[in-house]
Amino acid sequence: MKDIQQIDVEVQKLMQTIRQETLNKMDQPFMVDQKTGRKDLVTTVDKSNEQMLVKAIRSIDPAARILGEEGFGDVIQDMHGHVWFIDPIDGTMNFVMQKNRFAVMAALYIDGAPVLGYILDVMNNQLYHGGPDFGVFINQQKMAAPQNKSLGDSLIGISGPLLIHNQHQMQEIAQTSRGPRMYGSAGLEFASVLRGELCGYVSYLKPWDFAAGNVLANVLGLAVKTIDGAPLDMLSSNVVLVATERASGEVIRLAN
Ligand code: 2AM
Ligand code: CA
Ligand code: CA
Ligand code: CA
Repeated sequence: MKDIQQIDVEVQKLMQTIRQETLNKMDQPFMVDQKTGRKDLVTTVDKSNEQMLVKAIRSIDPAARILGEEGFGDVIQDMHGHVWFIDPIDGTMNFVMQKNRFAVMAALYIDGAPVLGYILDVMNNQLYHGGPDFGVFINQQKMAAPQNKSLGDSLIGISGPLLIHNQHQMQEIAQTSRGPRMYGSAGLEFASVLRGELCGYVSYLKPWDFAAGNVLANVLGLAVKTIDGAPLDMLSSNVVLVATERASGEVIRLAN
C-alpha cells in the first residue's frame, strides 16, 4: 500500500489539475440548478469537479471510501479504514454570483483519525494542505500556529443564518468581538482562522464542509468543537466552532 506521503504528493498535484479545470469551465457557460431552494445551488461545475475528484482519488488511494456532497462517491455509515470527504465547490453561491471566494476541499481520515486536509482557494491560487505528520502549508510555505487571541480583541466569522436568526446568542457574541465577518465559504473561513485573521468561525455545517478544515486546524493547535463544546460527529451535521483556545472557551460560554 502507498504511504501517506505518496498519497499527499499526488493529491496536491490533483488539486492543481482541478484548479485549471475549474478556471477553464468558469469561462464557458455552465448550468445552475436549485437543490432545496434559491439559496441552495448546484452547478454543472460542482458535479464535474466531484466526478473528477472521485475518479482520481480512487486511483491514487485504492483503499478509499469517499463521501462527496453531490453524491458521486459512496454511502458512508462508519469511519472504518480510509474515508475521504470531498466538497467540489465550497461556496457555490459565491462561485455563481461573484466567480470569486470559493474553494475546493478534500480530506482523508483513517479509522476516524484526521490524516490529510486540502483547502484550495481557487482564485488566489493558494492551497492550504497538510496533516499531523507534516504540519500545515500554504503552497510550499509552512504556516505557524496563530496567536491565542481572545474574542474581544478579534474579528469572528459567523454564518448568515446563525447571526440573522440569533441562534446560540450569536448577536451577543458578535457584539463582544471587534466585529463579525461572513465570507460565504466555510473552507475560506477556516483558512482565515488558520491565518489568525479571525479568532474563530461558527456555522451549521455538513461533514464535507468541515472535514479538511478540522484536520488543518487541529495541527495548528486550534480548537474544533460543536457549539456545545462536544467533539464533532464526522458523519452528521454539526454547529461547528473552530477557534483559538481562548476564543473557543469564551464563545462556548456565551452560546450556552
Ligand atoms: P457549499 O457552497 O458547498 O454548499 C456558506 O453558504 C457556506 O455554508 C458554504 O461553505 C456552503 O457550502 C455551506 N453550506 C452548508 N450547508 C448549506 C446550505 N444548506 N445552503 C447553503 N450553504 C450551505
Ligand atoms: Ca452545496
Ligand atoms: Ca461546502
Ligand atoms: Ca459544495
